[in-house]
Amino acid sequence: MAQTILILDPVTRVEGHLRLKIAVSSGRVESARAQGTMYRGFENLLKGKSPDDARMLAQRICGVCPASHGLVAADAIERMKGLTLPANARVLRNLLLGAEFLHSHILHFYHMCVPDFIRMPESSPWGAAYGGDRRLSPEEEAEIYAHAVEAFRHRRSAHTIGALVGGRMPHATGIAIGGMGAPLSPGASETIANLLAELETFVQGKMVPDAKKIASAYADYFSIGKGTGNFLCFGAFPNPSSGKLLFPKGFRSVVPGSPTPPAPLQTDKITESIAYSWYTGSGAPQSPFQGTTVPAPEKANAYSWIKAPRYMGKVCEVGPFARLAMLGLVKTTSSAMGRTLARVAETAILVQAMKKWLDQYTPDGPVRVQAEAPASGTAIGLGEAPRGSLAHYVTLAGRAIDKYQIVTPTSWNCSPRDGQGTPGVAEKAAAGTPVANEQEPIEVLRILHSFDPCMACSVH
Ligand code: NFE
Ligand code: MG
Repeated sequence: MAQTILILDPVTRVEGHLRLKIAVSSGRVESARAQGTMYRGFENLLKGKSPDDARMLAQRICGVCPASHGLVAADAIERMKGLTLPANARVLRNLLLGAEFLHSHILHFYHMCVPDFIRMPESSPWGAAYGGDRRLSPEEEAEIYAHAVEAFRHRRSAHTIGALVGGRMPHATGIAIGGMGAPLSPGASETIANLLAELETFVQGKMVPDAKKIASAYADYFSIGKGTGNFLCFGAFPNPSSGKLLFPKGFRSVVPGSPTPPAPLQTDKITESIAYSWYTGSGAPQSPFQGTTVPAPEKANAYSWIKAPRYMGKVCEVGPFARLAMLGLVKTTSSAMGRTLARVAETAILVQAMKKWLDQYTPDGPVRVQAEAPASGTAIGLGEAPRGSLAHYVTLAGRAIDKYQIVTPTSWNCSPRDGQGTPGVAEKAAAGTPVANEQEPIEVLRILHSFDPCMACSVH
């Protein structure tokens, strides 16, 4: 049977640099290769800089999840110093990161995912690459489209909350080593409370019902785009007073036949391979502390600028579905529709949590413990970004950054093959998918979009 090679490029609408190369035969995807198509080099750029610069410079990796990078960069230094942040700092960081999640998840659902499932105007930014297979009635589509237009306003509200807490968004200026640079301005609490109330109304009243409507019309998407069943979470959103994480860190397998309860995160089990990535090195899995980023664009067999992170050698999925799996709220392997619903469910969870955190802010309390970066040391900054687990591996020497390695969510989800030849999560999810139209494999596009990939982050 003839095999067709198709290139889906760009896969995403805003962060448009992921390419997927698929081999299709007899109406089925035989294999897939996810390709990060550009080199950025933030890890090399950070070398020699002041340790205090990373929390600002690393935010430039991405305009969608900058606060995640800034907070994880600060976390690395805070771990070196063994700092415990004041409750107010946790409140403000939770609100800043939560606002980033709200913005990112609303963006993904209404402006990247929905146009794959309902007919939108042909004009930019709505037009879909692939038509066909639209199952909702014109009336239902018109209603969801109206919500998608309204969603721009709510994305702005989320950014406004981030700016009120973190100085500006995107690229917050307010993240400081040991907490936040400034308390809330007078009146900001009330503004944030009002914006959260509007966001709650929108998320509960429109986003969740729209997602359910799409999920029930496209229920077959719960059966395709499956992940490996291995999930990872680095933990996020500490309770301001107890420090207990809203999204606990850990590893969990829900592989049918061998499901496990959540296991503690062992950071020494995290490795990266560059066997199929355009970098020099042995290709053997190694700790990011040992990793280097030396471009090798002519490397034979390589096909991506993304490295291949693994945990205990396993291909792990990160993101909203993984976080809910860690909480025991989902008990199945992920799927194209499962990921999308998990992202929407997480949006609803977070808007509630943010209201509670705001109530715990004490106007006169400290927002920072004064601290400076040490002259030397190593640590892993850990956290969760909207798309999943994020780590910054930092080595300081002579009061400067000596080595900086970053492992992003989209690197976990959209990695190339590792040294064993095992495909990454998205590559695995796409392989085996039946496609109705080999020239326009909308099924594959929907699967890829369910990961909400961000190439800017993944190649960093
Ligand atoms: Ni550019 Fe990011 C998130 C990070 S994804 S969006 O969420 O890190 O790899
Ligand atoms: Mg890296």
